[in-house]
Amino acid sequence: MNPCLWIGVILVSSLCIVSCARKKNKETAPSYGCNSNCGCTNPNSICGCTNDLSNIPASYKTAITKYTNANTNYSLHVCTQDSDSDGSPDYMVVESSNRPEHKSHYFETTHALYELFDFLTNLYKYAATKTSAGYSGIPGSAGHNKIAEQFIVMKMPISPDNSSTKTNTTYSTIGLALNGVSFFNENAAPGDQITNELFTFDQCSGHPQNSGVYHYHVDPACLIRDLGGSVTDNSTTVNETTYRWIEDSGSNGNLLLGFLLDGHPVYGPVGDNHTDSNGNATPSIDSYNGHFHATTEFSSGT
Ligand SMILES: [Ca+2]
Ligand SMILES: [Zn+2]
Ligand SMILES: [Zn+2]
Repeated sequence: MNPCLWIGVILVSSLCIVSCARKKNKETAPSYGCNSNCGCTNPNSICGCTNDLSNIPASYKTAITKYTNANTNYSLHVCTQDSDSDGSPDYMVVESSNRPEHKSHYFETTHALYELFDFLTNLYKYAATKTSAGYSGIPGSAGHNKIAEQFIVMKMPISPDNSSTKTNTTYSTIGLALNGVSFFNENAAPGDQITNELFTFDQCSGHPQNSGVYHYHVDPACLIRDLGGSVTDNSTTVNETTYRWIEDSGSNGNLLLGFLLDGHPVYGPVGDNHTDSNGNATPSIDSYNGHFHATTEFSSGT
């Protein structure tokens, strides 16, 4: 398990997160879909409650369309924005309430997708990190944080490209997975170590921060499973208790997981070199953990 997966280089991009008031009644009896999302009626919404992919560039359409159907419980919306009103679109926009389609210990206990998780499992799931980082704590949940509905507007440049100016990513949303959940980078906010935070991850390798923004720092095993990727079942029995977890198999290098704010797609994590969608060996990743090659969604390379 390599926690150094999401290195994003933010280029021209913009993001806004508006926390929505927690609607506990809706959380207990979720009525799934756009109409239960505060984002739809949020005055900051660009897409409203609809998808409009007509101005998404042809080369991005297959990939971006996946945002509209990957999360079977909570709708996301995709559109474009002509921010300077000159008649040509400037941004690809994804709007999300940032709630996963998979189960989590971090949903309210009354939520349909709540599932208990024994955090001691993380001692075995992240055994290599435990050893290398010398972690000696007792894993537990991330305080009282729970998954809360958000309204996230991700604006990616309509023609993403490599920038000559690189900017460090922040300790907040740096992109969105196809299910609408935030990608954070591979670091904990100052004062914390990711090698400690790792042990607060739920059964799907995510956790919420203190305003309820659920996020992934590492490969999202349950999302990978739900997208049809390959995961492995693991278990260990210690003192007559059996701990079970799933992990990314390391062979999902051609599985699209989402995008970063700069418009670069994120694929299922693999080591440095893998095979592209044409069966060719890929180049090594650069110092920003990115490389260029053909994928299923980008046949001319991305
Ligand atoms: Ca324009
Ligand atoms: Zn975190
Ligand atoms: Zn690759």
